[in-house]
Amino acid sequence: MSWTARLLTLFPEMFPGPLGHSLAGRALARGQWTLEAIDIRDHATGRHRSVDDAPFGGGAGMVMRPDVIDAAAEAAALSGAPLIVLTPRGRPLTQARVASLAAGPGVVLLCGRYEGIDQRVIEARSMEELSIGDYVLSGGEPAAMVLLDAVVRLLPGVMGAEESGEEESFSSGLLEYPHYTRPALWKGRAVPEVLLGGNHAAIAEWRQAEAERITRERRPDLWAAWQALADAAPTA
Ligand code: 6GU
Repeated sequence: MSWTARLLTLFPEMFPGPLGHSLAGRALARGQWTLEAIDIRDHATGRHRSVDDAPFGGGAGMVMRPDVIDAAAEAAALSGAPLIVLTPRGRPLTQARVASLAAGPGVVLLCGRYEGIDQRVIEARSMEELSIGDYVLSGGEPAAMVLLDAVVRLLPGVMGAEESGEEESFSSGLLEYPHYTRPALWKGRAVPEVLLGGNHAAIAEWRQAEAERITRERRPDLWAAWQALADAAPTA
């Protein structure tokens, strides 16, 4: 059985969407992972097939009904796979969580819409709530695509040896150093001299220093975490 993503969504036609292209799309075509989009509305009952209702206590928007979400979650359950709800009120998605998902059998992803999901079904099903950043999307579908793109590239055999993720941002805890290719002089801008010299130790040192500088400038949060780690286990 290949790594499986089951999506619970009101817009199943959005999938595979971008995940049908490029690296993830080629892996999907090769059978290295499986994508199943399930329409939440198929699990609605009653004459109107409603999936949402007005919030108790009043307020704007609609809330997804617990009974409908529960039935959809029951139908989608995947042995050993977590049930994750994508919502801006979730804990931040990290590369560490992405890697742990890639190491498991798959994931069930619930894409939230409207103002939210009834809290009782989130608790009853022990759902893990994840967010992809501090901004608000109109629904969880693009966030599910982001999560899956990040996971699929880590599955065995998906990335070639040349694009292997050893040196990239976040695996090391630092942002990546800048890259350069031909021409060596472009619009009056030269490539940093050290990269042209073939001194591999000097190149590695320059790249490390650039990675640290960029992280310090752009991401004081990552910089503090990296420094704390470096202090605890000095290597360089
Ligand atoms: Cl996971 N969902 C929505 N709707 N908005 C978000 C998000 C998720 N992560 C950041 N913003």
